[in-house]
Amino acid sequence: MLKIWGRANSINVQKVMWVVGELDLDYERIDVGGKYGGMDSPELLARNPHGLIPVIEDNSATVWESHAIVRYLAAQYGDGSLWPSYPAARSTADMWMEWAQTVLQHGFIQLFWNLYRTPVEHHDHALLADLTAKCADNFTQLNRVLGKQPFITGDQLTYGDIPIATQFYRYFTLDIERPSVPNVEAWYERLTKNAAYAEHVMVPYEDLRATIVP
Ligand SMILES: N[C@@H](CCC(=O)N[C@@H](CS)C(=O)NCC(=O)O)C(=O)O
Repeated sequence: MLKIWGRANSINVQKVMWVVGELDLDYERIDVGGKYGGMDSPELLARNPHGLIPVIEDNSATVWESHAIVRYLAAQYGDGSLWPSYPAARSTADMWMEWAQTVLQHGFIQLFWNLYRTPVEHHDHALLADLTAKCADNFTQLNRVLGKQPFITGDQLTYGDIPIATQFYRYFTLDIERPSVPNVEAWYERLTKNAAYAEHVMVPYEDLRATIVP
């Protein structure tokens, strides 16, 4: 059976779990990381030399890096649905996954860590204003694209949507200033009714609050 190592409130694990739920795969998830520890255990290091989550094992395949896992599961189990048949559609999905990794999540994770995971007395207000503005720019760009189509690659949900939309739950539930992004908000609203998204991405994150002291 497919095995996933990683705590449920890790955003990178959530990308993987959303795909698992979307494709209705049987799985076993093992809590590792955060309050569960185990990051330097021989079991984890044997599967991911970098000692990070998520990691999966599926038959003979061991895969780490959330986006590589999302692609693997989509290719293996989602042919024609999450995994588009045409290379051109897959390259669109890939472009947006790169953007999600290097721009959208990169910006949002810094905001999340400096705002939510850092105790209030250590907040750097100038930095927070800058990070909030960068996120606003990124979500505004996304909003423009979603004005033309319901999903990032076109008319249907593909693996290219997963890393982007996994950010939405925290972005829209944090106490921050946000620009008006009606197309993104409408997509998030639709996703809140998607069973796999609701179960695996809309995971409370209260126990991450103020856990990092600079
Ligand atoms: N680029 C990697 C990042 C992996 C990563 O940073 N994972 C975090 C969780 S989101 C981790 O292992 N943190 C240690 C912990 O949870 O204790 C990926 O996308 O999988």
